[in-house]
Amino acid sequence: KNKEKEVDFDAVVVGAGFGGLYAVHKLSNELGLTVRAYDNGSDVGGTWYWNRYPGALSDTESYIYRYSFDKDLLKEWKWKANYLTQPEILEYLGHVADRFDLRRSYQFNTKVTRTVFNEETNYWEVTTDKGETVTAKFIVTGLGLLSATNVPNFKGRETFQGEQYHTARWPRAGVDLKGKRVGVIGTGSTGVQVIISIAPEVEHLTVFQRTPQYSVPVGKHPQCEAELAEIKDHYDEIWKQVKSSSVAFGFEESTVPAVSVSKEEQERVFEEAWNKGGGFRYMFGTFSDIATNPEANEAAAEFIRKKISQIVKDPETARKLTPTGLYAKRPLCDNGYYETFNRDNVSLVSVKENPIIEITPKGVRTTDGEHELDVLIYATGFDAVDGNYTKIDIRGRDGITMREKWADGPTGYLGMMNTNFPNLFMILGPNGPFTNLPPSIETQVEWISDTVKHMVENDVSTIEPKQEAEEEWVTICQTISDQTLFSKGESWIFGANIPGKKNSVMFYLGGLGNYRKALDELGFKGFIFNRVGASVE
Ligand code: FAD
Ligand code: NA7
Repeated sequence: KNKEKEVDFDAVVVGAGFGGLYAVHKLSNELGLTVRAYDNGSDVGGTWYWNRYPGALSDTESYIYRYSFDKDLLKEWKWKANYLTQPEILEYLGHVADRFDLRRSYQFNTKVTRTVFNEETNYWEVTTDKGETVTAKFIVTGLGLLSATNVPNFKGRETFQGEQYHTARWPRAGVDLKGKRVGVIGTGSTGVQVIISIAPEVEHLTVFQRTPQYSVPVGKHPQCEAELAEIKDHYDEIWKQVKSSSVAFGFEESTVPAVSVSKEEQERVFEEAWNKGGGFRYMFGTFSDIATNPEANEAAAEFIRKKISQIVKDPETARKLTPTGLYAKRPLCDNGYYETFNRDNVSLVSVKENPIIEITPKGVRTTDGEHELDVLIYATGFDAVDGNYTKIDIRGRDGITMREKWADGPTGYLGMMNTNFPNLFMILGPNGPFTNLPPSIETQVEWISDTVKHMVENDVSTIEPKQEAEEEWVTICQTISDQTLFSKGESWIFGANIPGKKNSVMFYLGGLGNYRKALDELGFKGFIFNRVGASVE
């Protein structure tokens, strides 16, 4: 019996965000493979389908928060300002889906629950929550880096009689907050955006802050036709620079250490970046050592602290808002965050000083009393990187499960593959680049589709990384991470935000340019290929 004929699809793709959509385009439209794709949302968009909370905005600038692969698309698509709102990104991804006819491959409202590698056939068996199982030679997962929501298990959460929402599960119809008493738990990138956006319309806003944040202005401004034309004329150079840079945010990373210049020069450079806007620009475009040298880090942090003291009028609120630790998380930027606390209808509760005891039917009880609320918003982030993977029962060779393999923290060779899990390609899997993400997503999807093409053309049945290659890559990620201060700052980047999650190195912090170089230089060296009945290294 010819097993080849039994397979349902050449490839299954999971996810309809930037990653999954591009994977479907490459595999289906370019390679001509049969593809079945799934997303548990009812349409495309991924992050931008789910995160409909008020104020949701990209913190990558508009001109590079998009695909680079299609020149006509780059030329035709327009935007209003130098940052994109959630509806604008959703519209863009919807357009991409239409333009390349991607929806035809998708089954929406469908969650993949189990995938098992069959060693007899070399096919993946993919099972969904609709009870269907299909087989495929390849599986490409674009499950999202920041997608599995984290809702802290506060006592009494289910007793709350008002409305409660996680920001990444915001109702499509919106929520009427006018005249309501609203609480926001969490002051990460999301919390900051939602706080600024809703403060003017709610009756009262109570912000529950655990760790104070360093944030700089985003610098949002309209972009006129002439500016767009200028950008569009230079896209070739722009993408070349972005893809060879480190954080891929469109500016040149500084090569000047802060510790090599005078205090006055530091201030001048920080002030300039503050006025220009952008969190990554402030952290990486000002000086070269902010993420690595404690002294430089403190200079950047101190500049922000001074700004907080100048902006926030009430000294007690300013004190609570002022961070004291390292400036070593994904750098925030905002549209008037600290200013919002000067409003009469906004109050700040430090839950470090006054911890949340429980959620009550009426609101949130902290050690200093009960805060009565009509709506409670969880801006408490995500179980990042592996959160959606561990929800799926993924079984590779010898019945090994991904959950077991990742028990001490998730790993991935080049951020895309795992030993014992042949032909399973992850987009933004563990140990991938930490950057403005669309160019990293494109880099990985292109590598994946080139690899699949190579396999199809050469009759290769399976590919998987050698154990030692995978270990070496993880060591490289660890070594680079040890050189940065990020490993000492507690955040989702290392899994520190999820109670009980093992702290581990989940990213390659060497930058996109170096990552692309590594992909080129390594080629297929670290992989084992199998043809039917034979192993070829
Ligand atoms: P996602 O867009 O997250 O898509 C994954 C999809 O897979 C989701 O729809 C999910 O529901 C689906 N899925 C997961 N598991 C399953 C399953 N088992 N079965 C079926 N479907 C499944 N990045 C930047 O570079 N710049 C920014 O400015 C920026 N801003 C952000 C703002 C917010 C509020 C958030 C949350 C993230 C932001 N990010 C930003 C990161 C953003 O997630 C990425 O830029 C990008 O959108 C990720 O695309 P993706 O396709 O990899 O994943
Ligand atoms: P983040 O950055 O993980 O922020 C989550 C926030 O929620 C942060 O302030 C947390 O405080 C707070 N949090 C989490 N759990 C609790 C509990 N149990 N009690 C009180 N406060 C809590 O998520 P975001 O959605 O803002 O941003 C994630 C990324 O998405 C961001 O980098 C962008 O790329 C988009 P903590 O700081 O942990 O003390």
